[in-house]
Amino acid sequence: MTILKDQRVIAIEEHYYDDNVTAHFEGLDARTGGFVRENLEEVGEARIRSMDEAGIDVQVLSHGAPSTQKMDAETGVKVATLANDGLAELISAHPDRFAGFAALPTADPKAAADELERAVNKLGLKGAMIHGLTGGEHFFDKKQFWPIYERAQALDVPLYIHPANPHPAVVDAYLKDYAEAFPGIVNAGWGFTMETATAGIRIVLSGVLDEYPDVKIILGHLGETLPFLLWRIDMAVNRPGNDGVAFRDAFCSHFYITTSGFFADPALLCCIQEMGVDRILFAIDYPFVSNEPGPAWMERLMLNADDKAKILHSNAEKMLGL
Ligand code: GRE
Ligand code: ZN
Repeated sequence: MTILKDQRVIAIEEHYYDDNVTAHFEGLDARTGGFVRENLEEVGEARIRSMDEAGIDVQVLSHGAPSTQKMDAETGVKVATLANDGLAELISAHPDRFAGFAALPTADPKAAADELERAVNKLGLKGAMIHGLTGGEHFFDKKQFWPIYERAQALDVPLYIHPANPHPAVVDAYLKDYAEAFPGIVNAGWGFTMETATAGIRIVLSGVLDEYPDVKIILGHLGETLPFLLWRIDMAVNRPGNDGVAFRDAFCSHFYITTSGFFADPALLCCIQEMGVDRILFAIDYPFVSNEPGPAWMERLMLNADDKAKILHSNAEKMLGL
């Protein structure tokens, strides 16, 4: 690849599975990663070979959904500690090819904040990833989770808000009729998107970003539709009868988005127009999405080389200290 040849490529939403975590997955969660399970469980030579073939230099690893979010406080603390220690060990075998985001026991927010600090300061992890609703019901903007934002700000590391299977009541009411013929509509096709976009909107409305103004939130999948909707959301929440909030400004000054699993020119152009290239980072969503198409898309994209370099590596280098 010509433009990418001398360019470092860092992909930041790249998943793996740890037995200590997946042993607790139940029902739909236990099946979701099935179609790529072998690739999720392998973090070593085969993964690196696939990265080499696609031109990817570094994967920032994170566990697959729902990670530790559905665990009770006691289990979550135990399992997240094991998982983060294990992740640090995987990275230490190939420190020039892998970095990582921590799993947090969000059912115990104070312990989660402490684990984030340990993961960053002792293990060298670069931030944390949160997968869907804690305990299957609590959105991450709720006040009980604010100590995690406070610690992330103090440590100057991002919080990556990642989808998980949506709340069963939502699936029942909105998606059940088509879930059997099109299981993808419950996850990456729409269920993931509507829940994670909701999570992003709620974070802005909650005021947590006013309280901790240097917090960095990352959304994958080109911002889970939010860049496309900013203008309209901003209008609606500032109509008479609303408290009013500078929604579009808040989103564009606190959120970062990645290209994970979404390699489409018109969607990316919308994101660039709303947010600017400094807030867009490259990701694949391996192994749910294979490695080759992402760099090939970047290679072909009609975008100047400086902006491509920001998306492909320098924004990540700056944010994650890579
Ligand atoms: C993802 O992480 O994007 C993902 C899953 C499970 C199924 C599909 C998918 O976690 O894209
Ligand atoms: Zn993902």
